[in-house]
Amino acid sequence: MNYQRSSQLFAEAEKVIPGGVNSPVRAFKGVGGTPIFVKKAKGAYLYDEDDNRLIDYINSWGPMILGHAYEPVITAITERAKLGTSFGMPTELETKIAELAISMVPGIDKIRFVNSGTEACMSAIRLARGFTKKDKIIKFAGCYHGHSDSFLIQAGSGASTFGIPNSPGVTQGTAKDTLLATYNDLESVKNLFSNNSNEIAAVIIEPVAGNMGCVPPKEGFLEGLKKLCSQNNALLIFDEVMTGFRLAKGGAQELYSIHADIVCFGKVIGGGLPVGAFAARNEIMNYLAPLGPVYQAGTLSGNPLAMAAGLAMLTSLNQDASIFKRLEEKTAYLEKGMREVLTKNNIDFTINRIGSMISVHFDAAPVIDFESAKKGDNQLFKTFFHGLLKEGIYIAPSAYETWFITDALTYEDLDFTIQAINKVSLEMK
Ligand code: KE4
Repeated sequence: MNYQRSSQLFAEAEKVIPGGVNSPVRAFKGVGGTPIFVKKAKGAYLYDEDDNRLIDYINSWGPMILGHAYEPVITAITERAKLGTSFGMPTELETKIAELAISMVPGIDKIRFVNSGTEACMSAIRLARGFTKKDKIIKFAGCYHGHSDSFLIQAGSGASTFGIPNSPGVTQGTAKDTLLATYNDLESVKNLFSNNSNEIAAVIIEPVAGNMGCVPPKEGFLEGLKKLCSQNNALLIFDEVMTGFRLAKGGAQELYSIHADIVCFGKVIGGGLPVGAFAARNEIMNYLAPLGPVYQAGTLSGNPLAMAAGLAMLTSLNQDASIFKRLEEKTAYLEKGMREVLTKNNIDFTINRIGSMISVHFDAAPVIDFESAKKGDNQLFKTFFHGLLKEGIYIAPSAYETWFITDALTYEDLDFTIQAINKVSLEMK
């Protein structure tokens, strides 16, 4: 594979954009080498600036669940653009996508749209603090909720790739109100509640973690969290930016039959355009301005193009329940094939999977939290990443990410991928 043009473009980008990228995890710091510049994409395939075709297992970090340039979304955007792109005034479209999202997701009465997952989670925390009149929050080491100050404390995703436990610029005043618990460890949460009694506004969690690789919740963990929150008058916030509209029509709340107090969305809900959202029952959402005292706003919130893209995406997911069955079957097929070839080639590995979220960790021990996720052999991961890239397969350029399967993948693509993993893992010993 030749990446000459990408390398040239990266050199130009570095002169005018910090690190040559607009989001750090794209910079390949976790795997070395220079990032791939994409020219276009369709279905399950990326076409880069050197005209290489890559099978895409990241899909823009989740949004492209039905494949790139998905016709209904493209049509919705192009038709809507002709009517104007932004008004800063309400449109019927916002009500339509709000009604649809509320009908798909259990336990929510109202939803507020914003422009990113970060904004959704940041606003959810402010709402929880305003509603409970308490300041502290609990997050989990290895979970990533975007880059707002309260969350950059032992965050996952890019923050882990860079080994930045607490990003500079986050004040002690902010950090002191963020308490850290261990994923899948209810005791660690209980201790925080007893040591900070009646000071904790909310617990925020990725119900299936995707930012330390994929780490599913242990049996009873989410239920235990919900119980601890209600016992301590704290709100449970599910960050479903990754899992929302991916693990099921109703996301993790449907999959695990657990209703959080506030749910955050991103990625899929925007169909590839900048959309985030947060939702809850009326009692909580009515605390938001202009109804209530908790302020939150945005010039491009509910942008008509983004709403048109999101509405087309959610409509497709809502109309065809077999999509989630196909995603489950395709990802299970990939998992089975990966297990077979990595075992045959005597590689120490763990694969975690829930639905169409899957990740491989190069360590035989179970990966149940951030500490165990960090034990993976990163050198081996780099070899794996670049070996697959040479074979025309693009996975996350970091061991602290999950893969996102798209329904556009065919079984031929999956077989090709499994064969490539076989070939690459033979060279990894
Ligand atoms: P954004 O602000 O990037 O739209 O969403 C932040 C966010 C919130 N919650 C969860 C569970 C997330 O996974 C994310 C963002 N995910 C990363 C990938 N792990 C985005 C990729 C990037 O940072 O470029």
